[in-house]
Amino acid sequence: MAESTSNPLHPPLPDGIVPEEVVIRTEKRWLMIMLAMLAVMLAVIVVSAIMGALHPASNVEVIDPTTLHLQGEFVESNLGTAVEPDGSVTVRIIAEQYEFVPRCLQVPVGTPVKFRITSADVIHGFLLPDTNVNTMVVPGFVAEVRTRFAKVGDYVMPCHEFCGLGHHGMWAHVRVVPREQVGKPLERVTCATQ
Ligand SMILES: [Cu+2]
Repeated sequence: MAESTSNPLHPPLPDGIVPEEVVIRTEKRWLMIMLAMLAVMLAVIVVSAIMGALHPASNVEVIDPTTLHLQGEFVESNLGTAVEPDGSVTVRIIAEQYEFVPRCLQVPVGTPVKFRITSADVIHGFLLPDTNVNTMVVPGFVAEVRTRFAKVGDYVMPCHEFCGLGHHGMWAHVRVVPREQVGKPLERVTCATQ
């Protein structure tokens, strides 16, 4: 075929050399495929964030990690689940090497729950599988996540940010219980069993 269309200005290419127009056409096709992949991946991120109600922190709240146990919102007596006067629930937690304090939390089903969590030492992660609760816990800052549990049950709560040699053992439990088990407004709640 090369002989039948031979042109002195365009001699046939040696074996193994791809003509320039074929290279350009192929590159354009791969460019389109790559752009389509990027668009799909971006769409997956946006759609899953919307469907999962994930959202970045709406505010920046600082706290002194060296005095958590001495004063303020995160003193030991103030940790755990607290029922607010409006019936919603606030859960305060400290993450530290290598445990969440308190280790077991009880929250009511079908009620707005606000987790407020901070770290006493290094960066930890707070994650409740199959919910929109997923945040980093950075020393010096208060992470706040709001959610509502649709059904009763137990959630295991792993630290999901590597925080040191004991990281793999840093687990806690969130126990979602019927509304009436959580108590009256301003009453503090603890797990019956750890
Ligand atoms: Cu950890």
